[in-house]
Amino acid sequence: MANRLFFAIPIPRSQHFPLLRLQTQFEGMGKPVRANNFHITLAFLGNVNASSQQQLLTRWQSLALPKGQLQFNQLQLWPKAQVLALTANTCPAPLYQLAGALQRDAQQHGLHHSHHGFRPHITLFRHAGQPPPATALAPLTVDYQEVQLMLSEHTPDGVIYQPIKRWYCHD
Ligand code: 3AM
Repeated sequence: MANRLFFAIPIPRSQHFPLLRLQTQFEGMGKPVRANNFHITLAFLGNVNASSQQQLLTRWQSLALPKGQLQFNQLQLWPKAQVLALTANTCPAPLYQLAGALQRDAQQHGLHHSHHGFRPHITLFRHAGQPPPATALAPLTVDYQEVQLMLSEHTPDGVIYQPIKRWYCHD
């Protein structure tokens, strides 16, 4: 049995409201991601078997990241993935470095090979096909406080994400 895993920053419930408002504003652009699933992917690992998962957790036992903020200011369509995402064009260096290290580690250990570097984004809609209207967005600041190793599971009710491990950011 393999688990579909990815490292991500979950978006705390206290920061859902502006994202839900954007989903309402751009209603009809795709299938809205449910609020419980809002996240920022750092590294997608694909299907990972039990022993690789154990080794992964051992390697990243002391994962560390200072608390920080991202400013999201653009809505972008990624046509290949059919995703409409809120994107940030700057990123705190420690977060950028961590995401790169997680992606390289995955590649070096035979897990998913990422073709893109880290692009901080929050997917708001899936199955999206049209570019968003060129509306200026008010910048949205997201404070991040933890990193999770997430398990992605398909259920009859849709995809659900469950944290397998959480690392709290330090001051
Ligand atoms: O769509 P986002 O980025 O919000 O990043 C993808 C997704 O979140 C990534 O894993 C997250 C949870 O599903 N992901 C999923 N399938 C992928 C794939 N085949 C993938 N990344 C790369 N290739």
